[in-house]
Amino acid sequence: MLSRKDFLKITSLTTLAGITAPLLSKAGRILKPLPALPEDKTAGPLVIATWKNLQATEAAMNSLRGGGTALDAVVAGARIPEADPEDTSVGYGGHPDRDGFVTLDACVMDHHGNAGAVSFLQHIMHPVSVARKVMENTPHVTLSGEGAYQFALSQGFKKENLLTDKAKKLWEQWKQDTKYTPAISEKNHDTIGILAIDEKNHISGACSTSGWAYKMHGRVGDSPVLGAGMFVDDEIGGACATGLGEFILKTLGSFLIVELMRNGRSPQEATEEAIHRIVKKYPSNDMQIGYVAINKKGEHGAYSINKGFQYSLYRPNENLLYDSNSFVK
Ligand code: SD4
Repeated sequence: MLSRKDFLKITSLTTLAGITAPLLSKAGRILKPLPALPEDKTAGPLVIATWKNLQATEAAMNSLRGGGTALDAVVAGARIPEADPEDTSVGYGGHPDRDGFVTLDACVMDHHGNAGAVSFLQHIMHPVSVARKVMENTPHVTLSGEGAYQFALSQGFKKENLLTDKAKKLWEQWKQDTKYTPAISEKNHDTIGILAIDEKNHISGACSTSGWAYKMHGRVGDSPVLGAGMFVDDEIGGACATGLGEFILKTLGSFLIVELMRNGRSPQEATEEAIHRIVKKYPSNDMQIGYVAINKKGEHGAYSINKGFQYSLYRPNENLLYDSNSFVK
């Protein structure tokens, strides 16, 4: 919950946007903005992802090193947590909705501004790859529900059971404890938002999630909505989101961050401003939202409402987990 003191900070912080204090991490690392690269060098290869997704950033970097594009890289990265049964917010092993169905949202966007998305998709382990097929093989941007599922089958994806025994047991326990009330809590975050810059200095992004645990059946979050869960403009940079999607949707956070960068803000300043907009407009909400962003120079930023948000960053020679700075200290 934001204290009154925290809330009062918003106005001064917003006014002071542009002046960023050194970012200190309690859990070990000191987060410093990367120095800008000389103009004649490319910023890539570089990969950034929400949360502890070091295997994903590694898979993405391997793709880039093998000659893959930024789009190939972000898809390769997002597929890692999608297939991980221990990751309870993405793909296989994800918590189901309150009726026991695992329903998935995902999107991709490439450096040409092409985009594809799926929402409320069931039974398919890799929604990010289906989103790419929507982008490449249809005239549409988004397919949803049964239509997205039928499209996936037509593209060669297999029907799979995504509800693990572990997730099923937790859901059964939840049903006993909660009387079927949709759970919107700040626990159970792990959604992957991932951005990459390739050797040609092009940027692409992807986002994939099973959404909020025990949500209402049919609920779609921010993750498949371009401009909310993720947005890329190859002239400027990219941003992606994690956290309570309803508020990311209502403020179009990823688009906002890219537009703030277009107007001269650094990725760090832009992510902070996007969070300040949310806490200013919705101050009474006890929730977590986090953003990561990069620009064309390879500078990055990350910021969240509450403590605890982490991100994975693979710069050319090191793949490390960082603590994000947050609005509530
Ligand atoms: C959603 N933004 O569906 C997602 C949830 C999330 O880590 O990020 N969880 O609202």
